[in-house]
Amino acid sequence: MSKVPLSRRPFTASAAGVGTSLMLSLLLSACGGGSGDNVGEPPAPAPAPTPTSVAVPGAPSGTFDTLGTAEFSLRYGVERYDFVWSPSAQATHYELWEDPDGPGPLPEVQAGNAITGTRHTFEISQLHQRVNATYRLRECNGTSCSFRATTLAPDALRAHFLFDRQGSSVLAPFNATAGTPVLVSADLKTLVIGAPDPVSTTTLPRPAPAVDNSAVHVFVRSAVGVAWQPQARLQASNRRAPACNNAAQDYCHSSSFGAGLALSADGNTLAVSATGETSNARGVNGDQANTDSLAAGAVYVFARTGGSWSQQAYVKASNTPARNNTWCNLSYWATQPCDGQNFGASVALSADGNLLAVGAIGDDSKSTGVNGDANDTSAVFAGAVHTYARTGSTWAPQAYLKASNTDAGDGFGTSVSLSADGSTLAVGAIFERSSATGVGGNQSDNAQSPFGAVYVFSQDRGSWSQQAYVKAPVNTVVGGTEPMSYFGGRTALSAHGETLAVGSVRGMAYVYARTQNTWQAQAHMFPAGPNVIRFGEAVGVSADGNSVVTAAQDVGSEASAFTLYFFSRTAGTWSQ
Ligand SMILES: [Ca+2]
Ligand SMILES: [Ca+2]
Repeated sequence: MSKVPLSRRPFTASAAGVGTSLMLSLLLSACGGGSGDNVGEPPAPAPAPTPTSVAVPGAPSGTFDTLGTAEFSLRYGVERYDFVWSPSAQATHYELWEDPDGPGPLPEVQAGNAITGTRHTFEISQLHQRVNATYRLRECNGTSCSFRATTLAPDALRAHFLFDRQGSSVLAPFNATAGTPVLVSADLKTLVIGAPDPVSTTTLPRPAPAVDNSAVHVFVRSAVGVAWQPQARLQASNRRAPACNNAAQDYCHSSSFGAGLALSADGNTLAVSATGETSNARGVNGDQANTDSLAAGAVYVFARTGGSWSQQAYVKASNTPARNNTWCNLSYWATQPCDGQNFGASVALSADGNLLAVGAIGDDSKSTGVNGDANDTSAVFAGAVHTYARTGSTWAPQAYLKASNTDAGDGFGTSVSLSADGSTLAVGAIFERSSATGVGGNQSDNAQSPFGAVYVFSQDRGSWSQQAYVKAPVNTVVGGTEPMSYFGGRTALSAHGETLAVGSVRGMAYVYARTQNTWQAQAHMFPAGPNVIRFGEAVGVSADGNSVVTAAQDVGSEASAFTLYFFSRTAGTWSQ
């Protein structure tokens, strides 16, 4: 396995172009007249005899995608804008001003004050409140202040790079500040932003709010480049007070409605997960009023007709625990098995919106394979995936999927990804512990720390089977001794389901390709330098499978600066 050290290409103007065309190509592919047209006509990726190993040098440098002039400009960061301006000899300090709705009625407010240098980083939180925001710079001396002439109107989507064909942001796992899932539809005219109520943290106002304010905000625009218009603010049909675990209300949780999102290609079908939802209902459209099963989780499907949204289904697992008194709403970082089914930990829709896959990482059944015993509870936190199919506007449970080697603690369902036609499903299980490498290895042992695994399923008219058991090609971080771990925290499938990208929390991204129903490892990408961390934690893949994007954090330069890395495939070989 030869290593291919390549010069790093941070998010430069040319890389931005790659990103844009990548997004457009995948979106165009996804919306081309329905998902079924291409079934059976997948592109045939050239198989590589051995995986390509792509080392990414870790020294941060380079230019960035920018907007504005030397007088006042910004460069797009990951969920942030880095404002830069030319110095003024008279200025003692500078102020950054934001008009959250641009030309709309909201007033301009100060977003950064008493800045003595010539740059300022603005973290984009509460995106739904600033999708049309504009920014100006004011310079001040001892007696007065004056605005500079330039007004910047950035495209917020460029700071929330959307590359996953399923629509969710490749950056979602990095979302420490805003906790904001963001999706955009295939035609780039519908924008969906999740805003789970922050009461779901342990720091809360007392008393806890009487009503869970979790919501999802939908915006539309008539064309790319014009302002977004708010279309809807969606909330759960059974919105209620946050669940508190004692009278002092020192540990309360919202439903986390909006924590997970999935969107059909045309933007008319939206699935919203609420991992903290508490009813013990089972199946579709059960009793929403029940509150007996903490952190059971639910998914709400919304449909849009003529610009008007309505809730189409209230979706629960087929085996929701009748009662659970222990709160444990698992996060991406969870390392401990715990109670709570966490249905909705991951969610995906097919391009036509007629197939829904939902991960329930707290599923306790020891069963394996397809449609096994869902009522067994002997494997705590083994995890499961439930699928649902829509006929007309009616949803029904379709399948109950488990790993081929189910064990307690595996967290099967950490991530889910569907091909456009819904015939291929990838499921991550980040705590799986076998020492197998590559595809189809020995899955029976539990000799390792949580390396993680990915399982690929395929279906024919609703009949599912597991197609591959996928592990990392190596079990250590290349060039180091640290064990690889949490493989499968993120999965992404190309439109045809023939290319699979997998992210691991610790340091690598992987690509696998399928030929004639056989999967093999095609590449793994990793940072060669010490200053890049969280590489591979998030991955996205283009519709044609020939482009992969991942993000990483540079710790050698600016604090918390994230950079995107693009890779492309030519004749089965990957390079940066
Ligand atoms: Ca305004
Ligand atoms: Ca195992």
